[in-house]
Amino acid sequence: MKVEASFLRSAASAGDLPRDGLAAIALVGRSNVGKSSLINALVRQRLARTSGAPGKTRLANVYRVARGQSPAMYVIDLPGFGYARGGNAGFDEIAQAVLGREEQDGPATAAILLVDSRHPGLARDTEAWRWLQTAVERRAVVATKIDKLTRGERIRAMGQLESVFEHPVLPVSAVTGEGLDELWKLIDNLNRPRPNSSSPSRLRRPPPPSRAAAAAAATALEKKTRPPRRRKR
Ligand SMILES: Nc1nc2c(ncn2[C@@H]2O[C@H](COP(=O)(O)OP(=O)(O)O)[C@@H](O)[C@H]2O)c(=O)[nH]1
Ligand SMILES: [Mg+2]
Repeated sequence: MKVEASFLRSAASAGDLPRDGLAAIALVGRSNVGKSSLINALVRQRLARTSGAPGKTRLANVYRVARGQSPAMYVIDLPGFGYARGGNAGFDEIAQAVLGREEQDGPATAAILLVDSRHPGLARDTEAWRWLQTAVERRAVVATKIDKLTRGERIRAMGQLESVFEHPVLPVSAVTGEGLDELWKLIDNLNRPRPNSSSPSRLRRPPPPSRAAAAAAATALEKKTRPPRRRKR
């Protein structure tokens, strides 16, 4: 299927984010987990800069992506978390701006948490997931670099990941292309309007936590308060 993708801009703050109503998906993960490589693999171009020297940029790189007949959307490469000074589980202001996108600027941003399949259950990853559970309604977990595991390691790692996150985890490789078709499907699902939002009173999705609320939730997390009770699906 044909993919058209282009770099839109680097965003430093909420004001730099696009406001034309298109869906947006943010890739969230530690530096070096493979965010940029995965974007390049998805769009089959070298659009996003990859590097072995993590953590320098504090900007969110915004790409406009259209695949086949699907409507165009934004894919947002967030700065790796865990490097920001202070609270918010290492989430920058820009990450909070992207994930708490205001309603009038388009559908709420969905988030894909990327975790390294070789390191299941890192505290920073589980903290990030908890943060996402408070901040974004539509979210998923993807395990990167699955090509680096043997068959046995892989079975073990995937089991650990799904038990730690209590959520399905999709294994992918930017190198072999494994899991990319499934990842496109997952993205389509995240972007699809929710069935329960069809009644007129629910056409407007419930407002996402304001940036202030998201920041407060993240601060609460930092203080090691218990996470909110998981919602049953
Ligand atoms: N073997 C393997 N290496 C990967 C994969 N994805 C990324 N890498 C490598 O991991 C390093 C960090 O990748 P990058 O995409 O820059 O990570 P980012 O900091 O999250 O954007 C680079 O050296 C990549 O070549 C993958 O699926 N398989
Ligand atoms: Mg990167």
